[in-house]
Amino acid sequence: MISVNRRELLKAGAGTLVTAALARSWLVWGFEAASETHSLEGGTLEGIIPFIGGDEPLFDTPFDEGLDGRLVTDLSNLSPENLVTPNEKFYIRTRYPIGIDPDQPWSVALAGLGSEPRTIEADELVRRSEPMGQIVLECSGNNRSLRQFGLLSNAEWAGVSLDTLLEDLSPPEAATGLRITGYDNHARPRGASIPGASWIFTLNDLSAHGAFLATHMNGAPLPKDHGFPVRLIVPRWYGCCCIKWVNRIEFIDETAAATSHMKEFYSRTHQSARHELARDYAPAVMDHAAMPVRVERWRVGRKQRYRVVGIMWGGDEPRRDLLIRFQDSEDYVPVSHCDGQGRNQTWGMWWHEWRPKKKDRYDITLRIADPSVQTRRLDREYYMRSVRITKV
Ligand SMILES: Nc1nc2c(c(=O)[nH]1)N[C@H]1C(S)=C(S)[C@@H](COP(=O)(O)O)O[C@H]1N2
Ligand SMILES: [Mo]
Repeated sequence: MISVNRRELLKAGAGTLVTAALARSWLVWGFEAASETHSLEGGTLEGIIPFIGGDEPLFDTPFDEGLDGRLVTDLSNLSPENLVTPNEKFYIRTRYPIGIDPDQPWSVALAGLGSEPRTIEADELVRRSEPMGQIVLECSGNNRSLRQFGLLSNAEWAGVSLDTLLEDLSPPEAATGLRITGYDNHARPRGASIPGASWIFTLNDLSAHGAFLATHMNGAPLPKDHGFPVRLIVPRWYGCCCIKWVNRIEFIDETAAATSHMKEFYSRTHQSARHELARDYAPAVMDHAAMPVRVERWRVGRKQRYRVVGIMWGGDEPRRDLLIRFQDSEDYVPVSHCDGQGRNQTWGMWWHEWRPKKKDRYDITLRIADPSVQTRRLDREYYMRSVRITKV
């Protein structure tokens, strides 16, 4: 049997809150549900090793306002039984604009290329809304230094697919895409972010990726900070494309200029340049990505043992061929256990048993085994997490 010394665990966690519930659910998943043999059998989970580098942000609590408003999700306590981020802990990039009155009716204006202008009431979207499943959202500017990669969350969404909406609208002949715009008047745009959220998509991309206007998140109406009453979700595309407080949808053709929002995010969405025309922007998709969310220290008899626990997300098809490396001088090896992503629009978990040979600093990187798979951020070691091991 595996035992967890709860008091030790909390003490050793130093800064990272580790709950007994978390430890329990991990044990079930890691050792009882999975039939693999492993060397932690009979051991005690003694602590969580903090990651080195970057600030320690305020986790799971909204702070600041408008364009500067953020919530950084604490990913360290994820478990396979708890893969959905509760609404109140879902990351926030830009909080509810001061100019909106939530009690007034909301509608989305449809126009462009000489089409008959019309509006869709948010109430109608709510009535027509259907379950869309779990989808991960990640801010393209998610980083270690300020946020410990916590601008990344997963929710169960519901809404109306753009395909369905477009069926009723009969796009003008020349239409190749849509410009989708959200309300963005904030009292205090004083940070580096530029107001005006608007992205242009081809009709093909919207359809191929199953884009929808979301009205619900985890079974509740969209929270205000997450775009109430209507936001766009384009599965697998970075969060910056998922416009909140959507109030305008326009048909556009090949000649449409890129929006200031697309230009602001050009490098974070891996564009080749800050293009002037929308048609030169590549789909702002998340490649396959993976990172550790915590490193556990175990005692098995008199021996120190470690387990690295992490997530994988993004990409165009679910995969399990994940490799891990701890130092430049070592080779990549397959992770001990990989759940994979159930559907690749969401995230999945993996873990790796680890026996560091010496007290040292370790820089943990991951890779997909198949070299033909595009992994731009993993190639750059963007999600590298480092730990210092002081007991072996
Ligand atoms: N209107 C509007 N929509 C927006 C933004 C914004 O500033 N204004 N930020 C975008 C960015 S950069 C991200 S990462 C996501 C964040 O969505 P969330 O706060 O619900 O997690 O919203 C996107 N939609
Ligand atoms: Mo973002």
